[in-house]
Amino acid sequence: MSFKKDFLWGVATAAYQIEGAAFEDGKGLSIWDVYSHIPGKIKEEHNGDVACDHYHRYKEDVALMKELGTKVYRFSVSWARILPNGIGEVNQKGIDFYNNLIDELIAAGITPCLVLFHWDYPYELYKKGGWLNADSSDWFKYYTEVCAKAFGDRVKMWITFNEPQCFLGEGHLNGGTAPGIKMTVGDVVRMGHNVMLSHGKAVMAIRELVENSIVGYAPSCDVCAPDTDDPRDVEAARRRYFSFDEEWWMWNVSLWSDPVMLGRYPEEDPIFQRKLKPHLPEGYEEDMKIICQPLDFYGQNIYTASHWRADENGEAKWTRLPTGTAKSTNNWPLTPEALYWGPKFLYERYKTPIIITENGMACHDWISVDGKVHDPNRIDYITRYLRALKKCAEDGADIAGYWYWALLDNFEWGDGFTQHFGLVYMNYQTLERVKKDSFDFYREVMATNGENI
Ligand code: GCO
Repeated sequence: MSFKKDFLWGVATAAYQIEGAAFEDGKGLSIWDVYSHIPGKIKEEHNGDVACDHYHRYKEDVALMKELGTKVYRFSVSWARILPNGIGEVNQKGIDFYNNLIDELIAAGITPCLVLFHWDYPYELYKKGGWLNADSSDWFKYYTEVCAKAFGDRVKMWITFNEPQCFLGEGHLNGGTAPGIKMTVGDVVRMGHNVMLSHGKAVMAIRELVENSIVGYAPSCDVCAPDTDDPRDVEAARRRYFSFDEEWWMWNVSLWSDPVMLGRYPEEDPIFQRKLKPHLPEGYEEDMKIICQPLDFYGQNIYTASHWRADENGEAKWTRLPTGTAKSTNNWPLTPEALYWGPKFLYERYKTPIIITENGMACHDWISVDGKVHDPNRIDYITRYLRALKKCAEDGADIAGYWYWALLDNFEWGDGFTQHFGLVYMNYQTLERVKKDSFDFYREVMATNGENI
């Protein structure tokens, strides 16, 4: 069986990570424009002011995608480029940029998938309290409507949010990424609720304004995989995947997906009951009617798995990965089983077609003396992860697509430009793009619908 006939192969990027033109053509500031200029926050004091200069070079990038033969291109819109104050007046030049990009994609035969929010929150709204403000979901609804009206005649595929656990957990709880603040658990729980309300309102707006829309969501989480095939270990890993951890409660599947997909918080979880529930706004259950909108696909960004076994009581017990497990340059373990157990467990729980909205590897890439970029590790990574995903589909999960992160090397948040995830190498001095060996390999994967792996 392997991959479906209409499998959605794709590549992904995000606005702040590639666009540059941070202060051009009427764009407002985002929290990343501000944060990345605070000394000491980003490795080697990098920032996204220019990044890949995609804003000026999008035609070259679309031409690369056409050569790659990708079906789908996942990109995000910079909210502050379109609405410099986050709400109110629209910046026509921002709209023009995305219109041009979308037209170029469609002319190249590529389906655009528009992500409304990939972390670059408008600074003006942040100053008004951001996601904590009771109006925040209406601000997001307004922004969605502006996008839906401007692009909805040509863009049918939409994603509301990318990884809420990261921009709230890292950005607002641990303070490790923009805006770089540490708020209380209660504040972050209320923000999370507002983010999910924003999701629901955005889906409703897209359904109303975009004919034949295809709408999804893209959270992320380290997959809990069983360390052996023993059914007790499988059950322990499954339970662990959907339950809360005292310390890492933000990096959780069910907190972010049960309300959106099932219309309820994971009320039975003791950590949820004790730590989070008391902070939810009164009458939060009523909001579920808005939060839980039928989705066409359930996206997950999946990169890694941790391993679990059942102890004598059947409780999940963490198991160390084998000594010598290969790692990417950002220290993520090579754990292809993530693309077997992750989508399998997610499909069982949410029963909605799954798209792997991000997966990829950061490697030691550079231009070799022969002028080429050789990246055998990435080719091996993609092969192994796709084999696992193929097996997952063969075993019954409805897997609708796979999107490689990323098309281009880009600004990797706190790591600046030190991590290379792309199929295309970026020379940040000249802004020249150089196709890596994995570019040709992935083209072949997509052209054969994965038969070559
Ligand atoms: C994230 C984002 C991407 C990253 C990618 C590699 O997960 O952090 O969605 O913007 O660049 O995942 O870390």
